[in-house]
Amino acid sequence: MSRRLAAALVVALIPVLAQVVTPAASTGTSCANLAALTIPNVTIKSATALPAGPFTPPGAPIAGDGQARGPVVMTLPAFCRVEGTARPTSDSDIKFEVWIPPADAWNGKFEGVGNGGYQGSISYTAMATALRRGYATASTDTGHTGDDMKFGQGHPEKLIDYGHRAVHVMTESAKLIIRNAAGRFAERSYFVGCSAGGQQALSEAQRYPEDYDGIVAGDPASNRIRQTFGFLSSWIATHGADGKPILTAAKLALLTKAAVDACDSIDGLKDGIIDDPRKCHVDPAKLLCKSPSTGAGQAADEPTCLTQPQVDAARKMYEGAKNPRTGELIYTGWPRGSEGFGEAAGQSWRQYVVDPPEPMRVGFFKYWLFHDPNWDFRSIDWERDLAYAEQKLPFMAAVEKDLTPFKKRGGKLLMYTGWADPVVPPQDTVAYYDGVMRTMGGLERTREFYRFFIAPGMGHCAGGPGPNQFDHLTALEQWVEKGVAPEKMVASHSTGGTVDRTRPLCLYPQVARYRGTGSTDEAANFACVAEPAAAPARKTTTGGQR
Ligand SMILES: [Ca+2]
Repeated sequence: MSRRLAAALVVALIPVLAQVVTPAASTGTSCANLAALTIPNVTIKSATALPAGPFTPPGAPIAGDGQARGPVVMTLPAFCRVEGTARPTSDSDIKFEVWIPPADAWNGKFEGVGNGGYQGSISYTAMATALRRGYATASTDTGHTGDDMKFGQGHPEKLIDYGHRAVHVMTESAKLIIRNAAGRFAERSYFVGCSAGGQQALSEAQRYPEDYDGIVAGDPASNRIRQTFGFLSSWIATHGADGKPILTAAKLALLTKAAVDACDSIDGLKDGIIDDPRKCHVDPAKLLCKSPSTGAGQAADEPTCLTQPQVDAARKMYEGAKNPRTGELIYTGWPRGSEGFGEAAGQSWRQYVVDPPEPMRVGFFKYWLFHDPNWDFRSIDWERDLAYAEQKLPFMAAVEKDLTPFKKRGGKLLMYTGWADPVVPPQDTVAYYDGVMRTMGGLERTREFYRFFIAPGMGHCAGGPGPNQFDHLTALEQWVEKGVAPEKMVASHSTGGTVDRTRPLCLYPQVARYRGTGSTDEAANFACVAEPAAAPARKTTTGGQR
């Protein structure tokens, strides 16, 4: 027998022998024993097998809007809970958890979940959703605690952790922990995130293409540097020199009503939803309070109309942040229909623009960029400071348009956003996708691995007058595992827990159009069609177009 043949036999036998002599390789390590794992730069704090039943996440959970909520008791199936800390640098302190279902409940897959806002907290709610679907799952606090941006002051490595490294380190650690628990690697890995989680999703596809087979990026706050400039510009536009807000909640609702009244019918269907706000140009001056016919002078501020400063503020919100010298757009404005469509602050411009006593994320400039806690935001130099920020903090943004490595490794990316998002302007997400399209060789070549869906009338990640609930992960699973690329997703809208409308979300740039018969609240009566982007709207039905 030749040595080569003998060697081949030995190689062929290794898997068999391995299976025989080390049963742990196929059955996995008990949960408690995972605490003894030695992954470089990772400390496992605890590994505990929890029975099915109530689970109270530690700390005050922070919702996707960055607001702390009271403790939430969850009811979960049995799982192995692993708490770890990763320190890829001496300044790092990245906490993460990995939850692993028992072998008989595991779907064989891994789902990393994203964060919201600038929050440093583990996304327990998203982990629970993944676990209930049979996934092993992981989340990280991104390397700091809380939503306060002071954590980055004098900690440049913590900024990089937050910017992108924490999710990657969490992902690599989770994969190894799951492998040790189950005796094998997960068959597939997915990442699901919205808002900051959408930024993390795009960042993973751009920076760490090997991490995930499939990625869901929702309402991605990926253009984070320019978004911060956008928040600053919009705050200045909507507040007086005294710092008081010019627009109130009632006036925001008035603006949305005026926009819907003027633009609902542009798509040919009066259903209370602006189908595409890019075609809606209603001028807030239409709402200007009229001077009393008897006297001269300033018109009074009435609940049903806008004062001139309110008109000006709204116009600037739509226009976006511009370089005052060149007129160049720094960051897109917010769409008509996003002004105020619900009671919650997050369902309007209030939470990120109008309500804060100072510009949202002003700490970005004070603590991260200028290292000057007393920095006066009105001293901003829109040109030089933007250039400086993009040079100094590139790791904060996820705007790379060349996704060749992710496409080559077979990755699939599903992105969505809402046309009424009052937090991350959807026009910026559209601009990113269009940019990727140009870079990656056109629409068809991009769609091979990256598909985009826009929900008319959907707010930030959820809610809004339009259908806003849909199962993006199932669509992505079908794509990754069966090769069935999503052409559309059916979204639903609920009132008081009852579904009252369904509608297809169409593959961008297609749009949903009523077939002409049947209920306009049923998805089956709509078709996804391609329309020229600049198609003129029906002029007969709207009064508010320019
Ligand atoms: Ca409509």
